[in-house]
Amino acid sequence: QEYTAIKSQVIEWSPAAKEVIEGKLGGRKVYMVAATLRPETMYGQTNCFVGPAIKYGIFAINEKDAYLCTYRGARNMAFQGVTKPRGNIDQLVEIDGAKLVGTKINAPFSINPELYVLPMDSVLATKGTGVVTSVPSDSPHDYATLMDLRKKAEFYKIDPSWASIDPVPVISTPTYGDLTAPAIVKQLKIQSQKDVKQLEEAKEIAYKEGFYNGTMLVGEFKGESVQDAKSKVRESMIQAQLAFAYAEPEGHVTSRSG
Ligand code: ZZB
Repeated sequence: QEYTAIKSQVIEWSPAAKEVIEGKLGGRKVYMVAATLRPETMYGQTNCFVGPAIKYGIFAINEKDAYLCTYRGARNMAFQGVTKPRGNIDQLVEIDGAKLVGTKINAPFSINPELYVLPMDSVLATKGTGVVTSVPSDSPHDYATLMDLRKKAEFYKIDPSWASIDPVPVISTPTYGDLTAPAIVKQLKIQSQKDVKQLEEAKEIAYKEGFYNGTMLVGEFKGESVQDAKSKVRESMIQAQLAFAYAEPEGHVTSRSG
């Protein structure tokens, strides 16, 4: 799988995270790194998700920068030449996902640039970087999770204001309009992020509809089809050093061997 890794700089740590990282970063800026298959949706980010039970690390990239992701994600990046020398892994901090909740970040290309880190039950430690950028307009999982968090803020131990940004229309599709994921979630009568099976189906529909029939509503490639805009947005983010290519070696091997 060829993902785009999106870098969002931390602008304010949650109190719990601040305690853990205190004095350990050597003055480095920290970026949360999320793996996405849909760079063209980055205009519509409303949050960043972590798995509350997942362990994350902060890894030195050079003297000035550090990346926050799972160890597994950092190892993949290291072997893809993100660190120098290639393969080098320099972990500065280990931190529980739960402690990252409430951290404020600056998300590149997003119409709402200042976003909060929130918990999501379905984040897999074994996929991507373990950091997921939330685009509820076009991702059914993200929309269902955002609705859960709003309904049960106390249960999820979040401040309601952290989940207050509404889905942003970024892509229009003929069948579902300007907010494809909410429309599909409604159509399939999905109640929460726990409706795992229906959400997988919703995701398939949203991917196909967005890719084959979607038109950009915002950004540099407004008016163009998603098929055309996808790689252009990606290139533009990589050029601006806000993103880089990130591949999943295991998945690649599996799909090649059948
Ligand atoms: C932003 C985004 C916007 C995404 C969208 C999807 C959609 P796939 O297809 O199963 O390979 N993701 C990335 N890492 C993880 C993880 N560790 N655990 C759970 N989810 C993860 O899934 C790739 C997508 O799953 C990624 O692309 C990311 O969410 C999420 F509008 O990034 B995406 C219809 C989907 N729309």
